Amino acid sequence: KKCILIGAPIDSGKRRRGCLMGPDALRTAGLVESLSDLGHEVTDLGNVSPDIPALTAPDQKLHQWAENIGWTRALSDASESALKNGLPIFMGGDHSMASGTVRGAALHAQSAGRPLFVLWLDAHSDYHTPQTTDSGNLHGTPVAYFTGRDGFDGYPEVTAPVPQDNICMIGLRSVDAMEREALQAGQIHCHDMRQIDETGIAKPLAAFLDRVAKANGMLHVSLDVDFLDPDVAPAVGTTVPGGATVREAHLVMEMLHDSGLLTSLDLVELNPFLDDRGKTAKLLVDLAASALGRRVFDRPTRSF
Ligand code: DIR
Ligand code: MN
Ligand code: MN
Ligand code: MN
Repeated sequence: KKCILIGAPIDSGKRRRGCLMGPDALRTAGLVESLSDLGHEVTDLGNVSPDIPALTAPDQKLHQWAENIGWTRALSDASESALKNGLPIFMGGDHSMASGTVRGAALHAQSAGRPLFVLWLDAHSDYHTPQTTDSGNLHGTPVAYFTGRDGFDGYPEVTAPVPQDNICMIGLRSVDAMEREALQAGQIHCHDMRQIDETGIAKPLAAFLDRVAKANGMLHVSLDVDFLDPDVAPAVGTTVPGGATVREAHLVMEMLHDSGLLTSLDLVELNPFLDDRGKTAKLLVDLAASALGRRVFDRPTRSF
């Protein structure tokens, strides 16, 4: 595979600072080397740097509105163009970056005549609109944006919204009341940690991958550090106890690899300022390696 690494040092999606160091921490932890060792052709395009428009937020509570719009446009362009040449891996940066990376992936999929699917691995559903958010932190809104919900005037128009039915969320354990209401009224496939406890993580994932394969879909995966349990991944500003284990996360990545369906990947919310001797950065690098084919033994081919 041609892996295209793109740094997205966006730190404007929330108040707590540090995600701007994420791309360099992933580089330092050996992302390029780990993927090259698997036989992939790896290019690091360096960091995206956005133009920030002169705009004021529609509501005072919305933190760094103009910055987020600038990043959304820049990352959407980077995503759409990288997908023409290979498999982009976006090194975040907080989760507001997915507004751009997924918008770009959706535009690419539209011109390729294929549907886009999104796997959202996160403790949070990030389904607020700028109207429903209490925190005003825009990293809590990307899924609402790329599914085409209202309230993002000033953002790049979403001409290729991702259908709700094409989205699968796994790892949920912190969903605000307004998000829950909207999710329960909609078609996004939501799998909370209770369901993972009850059925294991492979079952809902295999069902989703099966649908992606049958539709000949493209698949964008957005991995938020807080999908993982804080004991194994402390380097994130919004830890929530009771997250995925190291093995659950690797299994997801290994199944993604075996499915052959992955077309783009976000590694988001890594805050190296909060890390413990680089352990979270290293875990993310190892997870990316699993998604790109690192394994102990081959498995008999299974159909997804
Ligand atoms: C909360 C936390 N739902 C908010 N969100 C996220 O601020 O809207 N934390 N995404 O990582
Ligand atoms: Mn998130
Ligand atoms: Mn999260
Ligand atoms: Mn489902």
